[in-house]
Amino acid sequence: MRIDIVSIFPDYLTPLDLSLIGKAREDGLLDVRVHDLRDFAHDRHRSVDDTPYGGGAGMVMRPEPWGEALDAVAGSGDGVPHLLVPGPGGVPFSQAMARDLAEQPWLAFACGRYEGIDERVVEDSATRGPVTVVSLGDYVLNGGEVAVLAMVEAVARLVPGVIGNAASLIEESHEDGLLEYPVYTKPPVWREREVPPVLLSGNHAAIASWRQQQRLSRTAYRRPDLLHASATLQAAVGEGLGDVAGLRLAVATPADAPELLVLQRACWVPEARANESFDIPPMVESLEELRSSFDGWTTWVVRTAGRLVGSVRGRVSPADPAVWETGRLMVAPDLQGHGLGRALLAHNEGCAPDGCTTLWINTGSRSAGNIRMYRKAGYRLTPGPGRFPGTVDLTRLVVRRQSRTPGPARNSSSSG
Ligand code: 6GU
Repeated sequence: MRIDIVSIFPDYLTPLDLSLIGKAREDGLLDVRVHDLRDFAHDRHRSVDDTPYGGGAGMVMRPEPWGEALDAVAGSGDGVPHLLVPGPGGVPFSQAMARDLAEQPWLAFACGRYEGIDERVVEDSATRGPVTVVSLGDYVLNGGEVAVLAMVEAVARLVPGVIGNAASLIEESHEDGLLEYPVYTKPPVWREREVPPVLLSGNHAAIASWRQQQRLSRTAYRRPDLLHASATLQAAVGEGLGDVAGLRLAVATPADAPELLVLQRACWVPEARANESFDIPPMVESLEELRSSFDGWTTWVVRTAGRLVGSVRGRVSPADPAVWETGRLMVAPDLQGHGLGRALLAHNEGCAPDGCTTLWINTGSRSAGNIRMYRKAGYRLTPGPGRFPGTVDLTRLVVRRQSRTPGPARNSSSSG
């Protein structure tokens, strides 16, 4: 594979001489060529940037040096390279994209700096061959160089021959959409911490099953967005919602907050009346407060035909890492009574990480319907007042299913 990189800081790319990538270059598997953009700037100061048309902060990279540099790269081989332009406004880079790029014979990277490259450079290059603007994630780097190091490493290690042990490519985070299981080595006890006994058992089936379980619970806890939750929920919902088209479950984003606030207000009116107080957080909290709750909690929203019709949220208790809390379980008034609430509760219970042994939920002390539903789901009332004034707490133990091939996304059995 050939890789060309154009940058005003060629030295930034020197790590590509090292380690597996450096070895692959020596072995002739990778042909990496780094070019200095300033070699294509011909004015007295070899300038590569200028002020933005329309005003605004910072500088923009001039099109002329970029055009010349990319022409020179594209003209120096057979065919055309796939041009990748790193930038925070690009399509998200992923393992799937790395796999795709690893099959292409020639990649070129254009490392922008400052506020970016004159837009016409991308348009012009796109008349010659494929161009993809690509981002590593939702944060801002000073330039594309560090992103290119990451992308070249992710792609190059998938090129046949670059990594000796091909098996290590298969059993990996993101290769099949789940995170990797935790790993341990000697000694068996370190700072009073034992290696999980199953790994010392010699029972390979039990080890494989334990590892898969770890992958699922880790993914549910750290990256719930990776789980295909809608299938799970559909399976869990009873007959009554059979004709509610395409219920889709997803982790809430800030863009969901306004609708969620409206649904929450509607759903808590009966609670407020039953408990004779409208002065409760779901009724009074602001949009901003609701939005900032997405930080500490994983909030799930269900939509049908675009309409937000249900939600639930979960977190590890800040006071006790063995407790998984469920909160703000709600279903639109016209869709209640069909099992959607139970399914959301079960879904959230299933997101409890391995370290959690107790499930906790809280409701108004006079919310008879809620209390009945939670009891049916296996919860027991904690005697005495709940965490908040006028509420009761309910808890149940986590029951972990011991299955060899766990179904999608679940790691605790529950009644819903
Ligand atoms: Cl690929 N480039 C830059 N400059 N900033 C980024 C990025 C890329 N990905 C996230 N932030």
